[in-house]
Amino acid sequence: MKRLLPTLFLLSLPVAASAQNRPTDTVDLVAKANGGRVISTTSTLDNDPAYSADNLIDGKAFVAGDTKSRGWASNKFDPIARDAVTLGFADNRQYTIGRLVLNPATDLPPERWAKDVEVQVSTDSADGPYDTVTQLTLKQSATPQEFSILPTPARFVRLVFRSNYGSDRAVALGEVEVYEAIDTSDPMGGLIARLESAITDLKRYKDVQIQGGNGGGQTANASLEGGVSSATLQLVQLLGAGEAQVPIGSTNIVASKNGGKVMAYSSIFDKDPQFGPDKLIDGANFSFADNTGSFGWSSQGFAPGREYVTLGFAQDRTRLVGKIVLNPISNQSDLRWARRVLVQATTGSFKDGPWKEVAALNLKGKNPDERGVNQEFLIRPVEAKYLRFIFQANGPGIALPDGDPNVNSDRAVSLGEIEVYEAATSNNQLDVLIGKFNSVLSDLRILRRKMQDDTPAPTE
Ligand SMILES: [Ca+2]
Ligand SMILES: [Ca+2]
Repeated sequence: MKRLLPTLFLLSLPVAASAQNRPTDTVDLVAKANGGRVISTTSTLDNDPAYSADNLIDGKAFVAGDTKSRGWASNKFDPIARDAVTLGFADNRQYTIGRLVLNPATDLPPERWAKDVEVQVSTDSADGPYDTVTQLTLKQSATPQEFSILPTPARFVRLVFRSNYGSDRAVALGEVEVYEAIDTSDPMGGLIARLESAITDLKRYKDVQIQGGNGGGQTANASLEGGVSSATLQLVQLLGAGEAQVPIGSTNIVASKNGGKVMAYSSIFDKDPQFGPDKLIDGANFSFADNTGSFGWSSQGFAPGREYVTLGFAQDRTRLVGKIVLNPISNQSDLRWARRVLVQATTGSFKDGPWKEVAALNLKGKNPDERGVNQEFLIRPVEAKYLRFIFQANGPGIALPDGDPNVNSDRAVSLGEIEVYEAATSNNQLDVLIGKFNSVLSDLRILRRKMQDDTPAPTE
């Protein structure tokens, strides 16, 4: 049942996306900083400059305890002879407007904050005639409140205050922003609309990823002693077949040069630092031909399920893991090389978990030449803050008459290198992608403005 919800949410995407496919620019046309002006206002509270209508376009929201911009307030509240503020754009230009943002917050009692506001526009003169475009209802909440309107040509915008939240003394407003509508019938506007819609979809997809729970799942009770369930073996064979379900990142996120680190381990062979667990993530392997190189990690003694190494990523971040690469080559007899490794993940503590079983990785090959290579395992993407590698078998798998087939040497288990890669649907990478798209969108908007400035505006 849990799994159904994200699917249903995804199905509803196209409808939701198309309903809001009306892009606007990001330059606030009435901001004083952009040449916006207050043309006139019907009254100001006690004629006090602290409540001047200029406060509406100074780019500062009122913050409690701060007197820098108190907002504007009228000197009366009269629902018949209504108060109004008229705004104009830089160079007396005309724009097609598509969005308004109003913030009612002022330092006056919230009963005075504006509630119903009529938006009127004129393309002729500041004195009108004015056409009513829409009526907005503000919440009694100290936040910027956004209103999309049908694209409307305007040279002057007049806000007419119809009601407040219950005061007969004044009507008050903190800040006004007005944005240009982007004409989607021209090629540039159409491109902006498509990109904006794609980014919206990406953000929704990201939300689904978070809610849908790549992070959920069951806590496996596989202990260090435990064997591998048949389900796990089946999973490995299925996912080890080499068919990637999702794109895989190209950065080895567990490499020490990328901030990867050893969180815990069971033992070190003869307490020799050359066999330390840090050798699993040093990006180097041992070479028997030259008898040089990094030894790899080796345990002191081996019994299935007792030896382990726990790894983490830079800044202890949770990552969506999609691929693991193991290289068994180490400066040990190949009787000791790891043959089966159980991988567990946790988003909790590297000491206490809770641990979730990810996969059991079976290293291939009977002879050292076959085995001493990078072996890749694609896994079902799993969120992990820490990965624990539990060693379950070593050697080439020689079955001795009275021996445990998992144990070809009880002296040690060893491994040369571990690499971990992210599935590309990780939120981290999604954020990067969304950031890139947003930067393209922003460049497109700038380009569009530039193109409009270079051509004489047809409306002027
Ligand atoms: Ca302000
Ligand atoms: Ca190594």
